[in-house]
This record gives sequence, structure tokens and C-alpha cells, in this order.
Amino acid sequence: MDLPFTQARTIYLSDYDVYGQANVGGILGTTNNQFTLGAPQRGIEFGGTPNNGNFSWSLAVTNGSNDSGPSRSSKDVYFRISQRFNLERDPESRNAIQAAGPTGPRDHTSVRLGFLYYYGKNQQNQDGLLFPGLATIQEPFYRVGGDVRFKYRKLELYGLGMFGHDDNHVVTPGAPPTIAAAPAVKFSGGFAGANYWVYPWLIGTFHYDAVNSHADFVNGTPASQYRTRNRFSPGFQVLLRANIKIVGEYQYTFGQPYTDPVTGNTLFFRPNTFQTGIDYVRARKFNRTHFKYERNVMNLSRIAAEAAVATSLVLTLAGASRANEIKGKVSVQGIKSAENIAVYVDAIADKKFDPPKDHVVVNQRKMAFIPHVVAVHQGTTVDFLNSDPVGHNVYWPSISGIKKLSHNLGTWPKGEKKPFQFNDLGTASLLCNVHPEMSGYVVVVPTPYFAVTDKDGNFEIKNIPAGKYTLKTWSEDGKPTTQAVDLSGATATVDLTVKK
Ligand SMILES: [Cu+2]
Repeated sequence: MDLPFTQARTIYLSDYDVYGQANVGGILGTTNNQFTLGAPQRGIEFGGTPNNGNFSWSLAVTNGSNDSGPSRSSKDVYFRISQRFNLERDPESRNAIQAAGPTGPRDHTSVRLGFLYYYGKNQQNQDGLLFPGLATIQEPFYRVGGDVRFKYRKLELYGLGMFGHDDNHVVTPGAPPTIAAAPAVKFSGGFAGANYWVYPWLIGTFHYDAVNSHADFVNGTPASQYRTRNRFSPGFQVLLRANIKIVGEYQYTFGQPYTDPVTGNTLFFRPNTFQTGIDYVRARKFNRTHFKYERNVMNLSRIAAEAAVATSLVLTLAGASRANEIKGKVSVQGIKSAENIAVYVDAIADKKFDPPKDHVVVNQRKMAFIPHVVAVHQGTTVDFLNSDPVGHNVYWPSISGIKKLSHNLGTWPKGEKKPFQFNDLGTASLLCNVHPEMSGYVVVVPTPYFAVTDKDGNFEIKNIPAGKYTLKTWSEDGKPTTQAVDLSGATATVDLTVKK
């Protein structure tokens, strides 16, 4: 579509936040409008620049981006007009294709003003997929906005403002469930920025993104400090050769909340990032590679050391182990449930273990992380799978309170998964910045001997060689506990109490 600033053509590494405002009342998924201006859409578009190129128009009919699963769009309509005002004072320059400059032709000094409007209708609960027995829910929405672009010699200033309005319905579960119209959900926001050509091969850039979203605040998606969702992104572009360009961008973002696992206080962190990438053009092929700078790099020397002891370890285990087990029951005091408590054997002196080869899957299904708590041996790769028709994000603001181990895996659609190898001990609190009600935990433990309690608090840890161990627990709401265990016979039975 003829967007004033498209993400496909943008010279920045990050998307414009206001384009990605995917609506809006995303609880239960019944109103989760997948519509984003930046997403590719199928349709037909007419347009033109009828006179001297100063006026342009376009009109598009599209299928919308919300065309899978239980949510679908009817035909959407997009309309845009813009007018450029040529500010060259010299009439000869003004009428030429480019203005004359001391070092050759240059772009005209000009201002372009534009207007855009998008109207569509979301059909939720298509074919009764989300709420069987209930009819399809029609939710019209629109986006309306204006934009400006100013060009003077080596400087370009630009900005866009937009307002969004989405009809919203809420489903109340029950037998039978009921649908009711809720207040419409709105947002406003935009971006402003500047580019300056320091040299023909070096551009300094910055843009400021701001979104004030009622839906963000109501749903906390994402919850933010000072209720803002603003981002300042300075960057640069360097043309190394005619076909190689290096781009970089630093993003200074708003604060996001997390709960301190020790004190329970709400603290804030800024998931600031630096992104860099290379544009490389070879023959007619165009490749663009982006990679993110990561702070928690795998410790290669440690992995090498662990690999070195692997052979002897296998022999030891084969000789010594029978099917011994530790089992028992966890009772709780001051906590709702004894379920989902991790019980594990703490690090054993002089004993090292291979990082496991098998991956563990954490599913995102029906707006929840499943399982809610997963315990893994240090070095395990966890595959985060999205099984929902909506995009989910996975991030953790820290591992056991250590903020530098925070990580954001990004957002991905249904059916796709992203792996992450957990090399640091501790608990990662999983969150989704699209759905604040989602939470889960990955408890990374130092030995392969661990279990998570069932709904009655029972646990069983099998295949442990005989010996004396320290048993520890981790739980979402309770304090950690420690208990010595002497596993001399086939089975050691341990009862533990976890307190608030
Ligand atoms: Cu989610």
C-alpha cells in the first residue's frame, strides 16, 4: 500500500510502533485484531500522480492481514492523498526536475503533506472456532492519519500522526457464553524523525516513536512505566562501497515492570537494544541480514570442559547406578497450591554433567505457557512453540533477579518455535508483552535429577545413583527450601514443607 513511510522501504532497522498497533482489547483473543499497517496484504491498488508529480493519490481494496484461524477480515479499504509544495524560490530551479546546487543537482526544498484513511471489519469467532455455538462477531475499525515530510538540502524531517478506533466485544464465558458490545478501543500516536546526510556516504538518523494506547493501558500490553510507550532511536548508515551498507540503531525504550523474586516489589527495566545490520547487493540479488547484539554469550570454555569429562562420566554412571529414586510429597503453608513446585538435587561436589541434547518444549496455547513451570538441567535448550492463532512474545526480565541475564526472544506466529539454551542457573520468569496475563517459569537446575510436583504436591525423581544429596525446592510463591537426603537404599522418601 502507498503508505507515507512504509516498513518495507524504511531505512531503519526497527518498525514504526504505531503501524504495529495490533489492537486492542486482546483478552480471550475474541477482539485481537491482527490488523497492522506494516503487514503485507493481498489486494488491488490504484493510484497516480496526475500533474507535475506534486499531487498523488491511491485507493486500495485488500483482504486485510487478519485472514487466518478464527479471525478474518472482510474487504478493507485504504485511501491516501498527498500534496507536495515546492519551496524553491528560483522559478527555473522550481520547474526543473531537480534544483541546481553548487556541487550539482539536488532535491527541491519541499514540504509534502498527506492524509490516510483505512477502514475494515474484523470477523471474530469465524466458524465458531473460538466459542462454539456463538455467532460470528463483526468489529469494524478504522485508522486515520496525517503525515509531513520536509526536505532541505542534506536534511530531511518527517512525521506521522495516527488515530485508531476499533469496535470491541467481550465474551463472558458460561453455559452458554454471551457476547456484549464493549466500549470501542482507541489509540493515538505516531513518529517523528530526522535524517541528515553528513557526507554522501554517511547518514545520521533518529526517530522518536510514541503510542498512547487505551488498549495498552487496559490490558497492559505491554505494561509500562509512566504509562508511556515511547522510544527514542538514534542511528547511522554508512555506505562502505556502492553495494555494501552498514546500518546501526540504538533503541532507548520505555520501562517495563517485573516482580523482584526476592522482595516481591515491582521494579522496572528498560530493554534497550542496539541493532546492526548489513545491506549487501550482489548482481540482482538483494540480501539483508539483521542480527542482534547479545549480551549473554555462551561460555565456550565451560562447554569444552564439560565435554572433556563426558566420557568418564558415562562410565561412572553405568557402573554405579541402579534405578534408585527419591520421592515424596510437598506440603505448603500460606500458599494456594502444592502444584508446580520444582524439586531438585543440588550441585554434587566433584560431579559434572553433560548439557542434555534433548530439547524441552514450552507451549503457548490458549493464552498460557504450558507447562506453567518447567524444570530443566543447566544447558538444556527450550523450544518455545506458539500454538495460538495470535502472535505471542517471550521474554524474561531477569534470571533469579540478575537483570543482565534478561532476554527477549521476539514475537512469532502460530506453528513456529524459537529455541533458547539456558546456560545460567536460576529461574527465568516468562512473560509475553502482548498478553500481560501470561506467565510461566523455567527453573534451571545444576543436575539432571529434578521433578515438578503434581496437583497434590507429589514428586518422583528417578535414576539417581546412591549417595548423599541436598534436595532443594523452588516455587512461584514460596521461599526456597533445602533438605539433606541419604539415598542408600532403592528409595528415599522425603516430605518437604514450602512456606510463604
Ligand atoms: Cu502472548
